[in-house]
Amino acid sequence: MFTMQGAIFDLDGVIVDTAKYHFLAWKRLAAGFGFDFTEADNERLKGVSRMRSLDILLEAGRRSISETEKEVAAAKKNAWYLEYLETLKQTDMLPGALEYLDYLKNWGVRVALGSASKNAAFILGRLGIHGLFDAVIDGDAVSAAKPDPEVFLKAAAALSLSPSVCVVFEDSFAGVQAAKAGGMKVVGVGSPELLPGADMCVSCLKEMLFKARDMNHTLDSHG
Ligand code: B16
Ligand code: MG
Repeated sequence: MFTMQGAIFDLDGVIVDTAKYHFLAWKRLAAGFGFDFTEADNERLKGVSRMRSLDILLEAGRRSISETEKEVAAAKKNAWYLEYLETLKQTDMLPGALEYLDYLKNWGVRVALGSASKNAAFILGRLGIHGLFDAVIDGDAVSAAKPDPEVFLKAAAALSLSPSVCVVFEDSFAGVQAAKAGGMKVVGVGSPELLPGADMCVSCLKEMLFKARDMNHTLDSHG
């Protein structure tokens, strides 16, 4: 029977909804370039690295700029994003996230963060939950972006666990693919239609508090 020994959490979309702040900052950048950036466009940026996000945004606006201009634009966007995050606090965590992290700690499950964000440490600090993680692997710690499994493999290694006893909690399709490529079980956070390949899906971590007892069994039947 499968028993989860390590839980690896994505940040944006699983622990906290920072996507809305990313959106505001990207929209502001696009406006500066003279085009509109919609919420539908923003969906394509979830789980994607900052520089790849910029490429997608420029593609959507049919703009082409030099590498140096890209560095400047990405830095500008990040400064605005950090400005929006100044008001972020623990009560902004997604439903059940704090309670589920606490629950896992009480059950002795090792907990790691596996996020594409280079602002992960800052965000955990704002939320006051750094202490709940045994390891934090973020955008600064990896060279290959999801769907490459590097971020999750490093998280499992940092927990001193084999990937096969770890469960990844992820809201992006690229993240689901990364977890599977790393040989881990994956719980999709969001709609199953958008997260094919996930071993099971929940709408938010609050659901995990109710499913916790059945989870090992459900994941077991997924081989
Ligand atoms: P940053 P996650 C990702 O976080 C976001 O989903 C994605 O929209 C963002 O572009 C990426 O982090 C990089 O973020 O600009 O803060 O380095 O979902 O992997 O936790
Ligand atoms: Mg995410």
